[in-house]
Amino acid sequence: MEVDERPVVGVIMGSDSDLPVMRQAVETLVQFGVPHEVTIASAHRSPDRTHLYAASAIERGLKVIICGAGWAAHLAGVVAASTILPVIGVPLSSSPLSGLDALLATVQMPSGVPVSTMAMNGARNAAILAIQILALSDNGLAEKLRALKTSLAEGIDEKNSGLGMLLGKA
Ligand code: RP5
Repeated sequence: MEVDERPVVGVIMGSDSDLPVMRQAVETLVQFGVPHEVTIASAHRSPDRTHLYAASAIERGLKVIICGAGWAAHLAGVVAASTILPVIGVPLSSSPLSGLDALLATVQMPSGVPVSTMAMNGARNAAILAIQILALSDNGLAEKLRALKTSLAEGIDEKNSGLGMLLGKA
């Protein structure tokens, strides 16, 4: 059986300086075995490239787009303006305002053009949300997400086991 390795998730960031955070999205997609592509495109510095990327995303096979940007972060909104694919925005804390500017620019979209906005630097959650969207029609991914939930709960069980020690009641 041939495996389709065409990217289904696009990860865009405004600059290579965003990579230390956005790498977490890429690593999560790798962990779940989701074919993806990674691109640098800036809403302000390369508007044509950004528009072309978004406008051609569906015909290239993408299903979800993740956008990470800092400062006046219009990347996710501009991408959402040019595609009907779901767009997930990751505001990055790279500016002197510690990302508050990016958060507001990403989350405060006008009616009709939604961007699903993650927490500041929430690149891993962006990938998990993208996988959840894909899992609506992919049982293999749904199974992996259930395993993630189980491991999260086990992590809390472990923390409870260690609580007595932390409280000095060994
Ligand atoms: C934004 O400007 C990028 O997303 C980045 O967070 C910020 C600064 O970019 P550089 O000056 O580091 O290239 O477009």
